[in-house]
Amino acid sequence: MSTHPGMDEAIDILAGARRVVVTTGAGMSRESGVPTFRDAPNALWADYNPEDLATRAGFARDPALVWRWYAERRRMIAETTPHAGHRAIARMPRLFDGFLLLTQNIDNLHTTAGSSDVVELHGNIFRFKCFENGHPATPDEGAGEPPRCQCGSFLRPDVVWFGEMLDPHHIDRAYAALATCDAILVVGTSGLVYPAAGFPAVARDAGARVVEVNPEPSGVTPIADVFVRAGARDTLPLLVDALERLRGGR
Ligand code: BV8
Repeated sequence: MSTHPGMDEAIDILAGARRVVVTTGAGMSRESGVPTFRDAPNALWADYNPEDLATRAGFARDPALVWRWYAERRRMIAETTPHAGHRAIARMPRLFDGFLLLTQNIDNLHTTAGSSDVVELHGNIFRFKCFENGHPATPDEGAGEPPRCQCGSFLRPDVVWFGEMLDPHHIDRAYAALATCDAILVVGTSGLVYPAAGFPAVARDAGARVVEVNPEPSGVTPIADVFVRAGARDTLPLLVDALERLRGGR
């Protein structure tokens, strides 16, 4: 019998699954020290309105402010390291015939933890691109705020802002996996930002079981088969350890 209510059922569902999707949000990184978007007191959006910063219009209106906001977040994230929950997810692919990790997070922590195929739905704060033309670019040290691209435009973070389309290749991969998975594990998301917020329902409507790990109820909880009311760092290793035991350490 596990410590957390729902944990045994979560293990049963994932142990019986051949194809699994894991989707993670900001709560996945909170125990690494990366603030989430909504959780007080140090929520990222406590002092700012996301529409003012995480949009093309916000950047066009005040490029220096938006550049500085991302530079501050990049410096803070660079100080963090993945926790045992990130490392547990990195152990999951070999336990299943099909596995896909979809993250809303831009902090690179899943990759650092050893996950080799991460669908970064909302991009990556450590990558940059041209604001006008979208080609990848790297800022010169000590360049302005924001730096200029060779083509004369500004550089911007390579993240998906509100009102921007996600990478169609990521969308195609996500929906193909959601249509065929037996279970989706949803970790650390309030389930409010689309299209990622809709993924659990898409999987469920295609016949998958839904397992959620979150210390608080979210927009996903009403459709979850199992809601493990706990944090990612301590729960995911227990889940993966149990699955490895059941799989004979496969
Ligand atoms: C799109 C990158 C098509 C940047 C992000 C009007 C106009 C335009 C668009 C829209 C519109 N109305 C709706 C939309 C669609 C919009 C949307 O969904 N808006 C919401 C606000 C309603 N979506 C988009 O615009 C997307 N693009 O739809 O394109 C289109 C185009 C034009 C017009 C219409 C449609 C693009 C969305 C991507 C935005 N970019 N990030 C950056 O980071 O700066 S979003 C950003 O916020 C994150 O990536 C993430 O997705 C979201 C935050 O959500 P969470 O990750 O869930 O984090 P949150 O803080 O909310 O929750 C944390 C959770 O963790 C909580 O549940 C907490 O309990 C839990 N937790 C806490 N501790 C732990 C824990 N869990 C586990 N363990 C713990 N220890």
